Amino acid sequence: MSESNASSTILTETHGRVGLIRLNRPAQLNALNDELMDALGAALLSFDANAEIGAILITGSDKAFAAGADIPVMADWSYMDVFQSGFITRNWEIIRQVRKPVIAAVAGFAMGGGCELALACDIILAGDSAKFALPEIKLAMLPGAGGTQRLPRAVGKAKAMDMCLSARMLSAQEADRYGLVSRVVPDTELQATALKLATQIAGYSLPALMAIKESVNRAHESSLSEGILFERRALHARFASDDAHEGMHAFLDKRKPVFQHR
Ligand code: CO8
Repeated sequence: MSESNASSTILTETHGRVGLIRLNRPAQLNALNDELMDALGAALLSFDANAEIGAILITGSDKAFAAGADIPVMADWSYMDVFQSGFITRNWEIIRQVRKPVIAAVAGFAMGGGCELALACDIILAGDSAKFALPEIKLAMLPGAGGTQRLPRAVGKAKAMDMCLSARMLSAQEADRYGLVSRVVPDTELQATALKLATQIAGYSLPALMAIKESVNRAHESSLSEGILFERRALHARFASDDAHEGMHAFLDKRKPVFQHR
């Protein structure tokens, strides 16, 4: 394991081919201010560019993944402030540029922007204490970091409207039933399970992972026939990959594949 920047709003570590990012504003339940989102964006881009990293894990503390955007900072902003600075767009959306798999490991509160950050990840692993809500309506705001768009895609319109309009909080079990999260595990096993999952994924061929991520994301952004065409082209491109031939030959030879991530 290697570690860096221990006094920052985020902590980063590497565990083999896994890049781990821990949100680190415990006194504010990891409320997401500009400094944190700038650091998160930089860490995501750095792990994405690092050939030694195959998957990225984002996590928080036992009490909170993140309790949302930093409310005191936003309280007196004007329209011009947020429009001219590109609030949200400028740094929150960096995660959309990441081509490697990103896993969120969520314990405690994932509220507002914290829930939206988890929704922007590819896989959400929840500890049984995880609580998901989009409570922006209580502030007379709206879930403006992708929540009104990603939540209905994840759980359907009826559940999404209920959560966005009433600020209803979901338990981990409810979030699992509704399809908001990928898996629920006991809190005590969350970090180990998340690292094991990330390590498993990071051991596969990186270009194959990237092609799968791109193809699954396409499902939300195109018609079925366009999506199928995109997927078919991605599949055909696998035949230009050394790793795909290695994977198939290793199966035939009854041995473990050795991927070169090419
Ligand atoms: N921002 C800043 N500080 C926060 C935030 C936050 N979002 N959430 C909690 N904190 C701080 C508290 O102020 C408190 O600080 P202090 O000890 O100095 O008073 C500390 O964290 C601990 O919080 P609590 O004492 O409230 O802890 P509880 O366990 O009693 O309650 C809750 C935990 C339920 C999570 C509660 O803190 C809460 O409701 N927080 C606000 C949640 C929220 O409304 N989130 C949405 C924010 S808006 C947003 O994310 C929108 C993003 C997208 C677009 C932007 C449009 C607004």
